[in-house]
Amino acid sequence: MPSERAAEFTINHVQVLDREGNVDEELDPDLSEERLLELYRGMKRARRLDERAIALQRRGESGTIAPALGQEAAQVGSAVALAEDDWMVPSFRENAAYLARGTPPHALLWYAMGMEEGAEIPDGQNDLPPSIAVGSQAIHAAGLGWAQAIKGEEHATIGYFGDGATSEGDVYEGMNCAGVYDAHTVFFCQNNQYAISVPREKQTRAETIAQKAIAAGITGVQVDGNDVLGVHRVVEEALEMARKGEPVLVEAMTYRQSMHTTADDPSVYREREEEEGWEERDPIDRFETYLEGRGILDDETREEIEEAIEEELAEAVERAQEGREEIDPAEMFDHVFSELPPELESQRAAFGGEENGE
Ligand SMILES: Cc1ncc(C[n+]2csc(CCOP(=O)(O)OP(=O)(O)O)c2C)c(N)n1
Repeated sequence: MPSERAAEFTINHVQVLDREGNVDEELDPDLSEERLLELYRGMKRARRLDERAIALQRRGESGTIAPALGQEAAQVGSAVALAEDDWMVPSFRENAAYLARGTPPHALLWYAMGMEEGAEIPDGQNDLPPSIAVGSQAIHAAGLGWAQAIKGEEHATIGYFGDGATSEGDVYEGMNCAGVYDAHTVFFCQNNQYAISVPREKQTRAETIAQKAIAAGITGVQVDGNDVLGVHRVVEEALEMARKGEPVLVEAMTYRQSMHTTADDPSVYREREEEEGWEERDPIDRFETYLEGRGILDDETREEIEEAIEEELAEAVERAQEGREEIDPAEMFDHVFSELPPELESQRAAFGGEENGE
């Protein structure tokens, strides 16, 4: 069989901040102190919101939560790299990214409490509401990015999804479409190692998820997803390319430290030892060490930040709880069908709402 090289590719792995909090001087994105503290605050806020939201769910005050614990660097590092006019297409685990984009924490709690108002995006914030359908984010992001290309805009769109989603046709179709039509799209895969109980090695035989970009003819890059500086740098560069019609797939290597959702028990399918290994690579601890080393963070500043977060969260919880009294959750039945199908009609009635939307 005559053979010659038909194609060749490499996938780069980027890390700026290592596990011990040392920075690679050559790759350092040289962010301002203000931006560094924004990243730190963003990650701390998100983690505390997760902890509070899980506690509320455990008390029976909220529905299912999908925590982003351990994925704060991936989400905050990427969301903060977006310009205001860029678009964000989140999945169901993007509370940290939403917070960084400006969604108030009480709205995220409302969403978990089952209130439609929680999915309302603040005016001027170019984010879509969460889509639960796994992989759908890639096609929505490709569509938005394609529209930006057609309109000749200098903006880009980021679409978030997990490692499991990359086994769905939608993700490949989205990337392929984006490649063909020069869409302004960054596909951002948080490889948190699990799709509920299915581990990454049972998801694909490919060595990296980033290389799934190759078949679509777009750039693929892997980054340490627990390294907030690395994620910020890689996504900023990917957005620059996307704005010129060169879509990128970013694979952020991270770990879901907590449960898939509050309806899941990870101890059934993974070992504590593995979890501990990843806790040592915690994104917040590593960044804290780095900031302390540079004299940007000391005990006083940290306490100030933590106090402000606690205050904000206490208000958010109160507002969310008050909202539950004012908002009628049965309204969820009102705005999808002009005439409710019988099974939804009976659900509405069982929920305590009026029949026929009256
Ligand atoms: C199309 C579709 N199939 C199945 C589900 C049920 N489901 C919800 S989350 C999930 C796993 C997703 O894993 P991954 O994409 O790795 O994201 P992660 O939850 O780890 O963030 C599945 C199968 C769904 N929501 N949508």
